[in-house]
Amino acid sequence: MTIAIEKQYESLTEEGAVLYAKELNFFPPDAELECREIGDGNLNYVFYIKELSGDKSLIIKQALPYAKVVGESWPLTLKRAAIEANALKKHAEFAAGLVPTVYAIDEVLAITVMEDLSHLKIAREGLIELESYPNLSKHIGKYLAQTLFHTSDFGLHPFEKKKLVSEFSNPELCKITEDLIFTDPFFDKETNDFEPLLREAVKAIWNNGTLKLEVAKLKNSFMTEAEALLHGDLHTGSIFASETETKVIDPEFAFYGPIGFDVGLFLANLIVQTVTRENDKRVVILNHIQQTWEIFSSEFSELWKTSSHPFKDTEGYKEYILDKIFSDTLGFAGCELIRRTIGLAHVKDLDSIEDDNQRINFKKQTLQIGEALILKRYEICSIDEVFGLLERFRK
Ligand code: SR1
Ligand code: MG
Repeated sequence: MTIAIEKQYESLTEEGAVLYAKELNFFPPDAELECREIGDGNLNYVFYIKELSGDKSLIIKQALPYAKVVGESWPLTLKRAAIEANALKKHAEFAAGLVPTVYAIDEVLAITVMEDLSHLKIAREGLIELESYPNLSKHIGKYLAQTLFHTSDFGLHPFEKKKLVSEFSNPELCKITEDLIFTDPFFDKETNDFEPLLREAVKAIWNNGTLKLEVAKLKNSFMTEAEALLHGDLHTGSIFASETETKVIDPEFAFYGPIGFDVGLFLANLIVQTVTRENDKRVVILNHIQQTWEIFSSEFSELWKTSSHPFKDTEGYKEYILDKIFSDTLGFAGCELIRRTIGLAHVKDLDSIEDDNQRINFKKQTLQIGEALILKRYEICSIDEVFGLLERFRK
């Protein structure tokens, strides 16, 4: 009689991660390995494993069956590990060098084994410490254009594209975004988290029917417009950087959605930096904002020439698509700014400011900028006009 033993999910310990790494045959059989759990995100374990006498290292990332940020009371699908690994591999086809290499996927244990990027720093941390990343916007603009164009109907045959739409169906993670970015911050919900000194500003948002109507439209776009395979959570905490390198990590929220969502999230997180920095340190961030859009739109336009889309040469069509992406970008950036200020998941850029007056003042600004970007997204036609808006709310 043969008894089939099915492998079952269990969460790894540091010791377990070492045993797992040894089984991969990535290290020499007799190598002594050190291991540290270094995950500081909201959802997963991240184990860093390195030979004690040697240079080889890797990362074992494991999804937990719940959201770490809240605890076991918030169950979360393990399928997100495979979504993330497959998104990294798909995006690497078009943006090689800008994402970590995936070495192995284990769907039962919800594990992705990947390139160690610990020589780099999370961009959010580096930006808060005023580190310089001269290539950040050039690389992210390119990453956005390449991944979004090549997975869209402009870069793919409709059959291939629809196959990917179904492969990257990610309902549970999308629901988190639908709730935390588009719904909860605009209503009096328990998940929201803000200081009492912001209550009046927050109540004004909850009572602003015009704003809520525009947010409802943006949420509808997010839920219905399967334009391209998005990263789905492209904030500066999802980017590793150095002076020369940039790597986009963590696409567990990947799904087919509106292109402007990825662009907007990245720009919103840069906008937070324009609020918190002193004048002479802001210029570099304004340049990153300008350059991200410039590189994205010019590279997208170049790729457009290669498209087999039947309307690609129809006058005005490319411009219509880029204008749509631009106004979506502004609207989604506005929602991200508001939720990072008063929703469940905050950003260290704002929360680490110790002086209460200054922190509240900055948070009022991110709320005002967010609201204006949402409401004026069709009137604003250029990044210079976005800069004008940023100046208007600067105190
Ligand atoms: C429960 S997850 C909260 C947030 O963390 C992720 O990085 C996403 O941004 C999500 O909205
Ligand atoms: Mg993440």
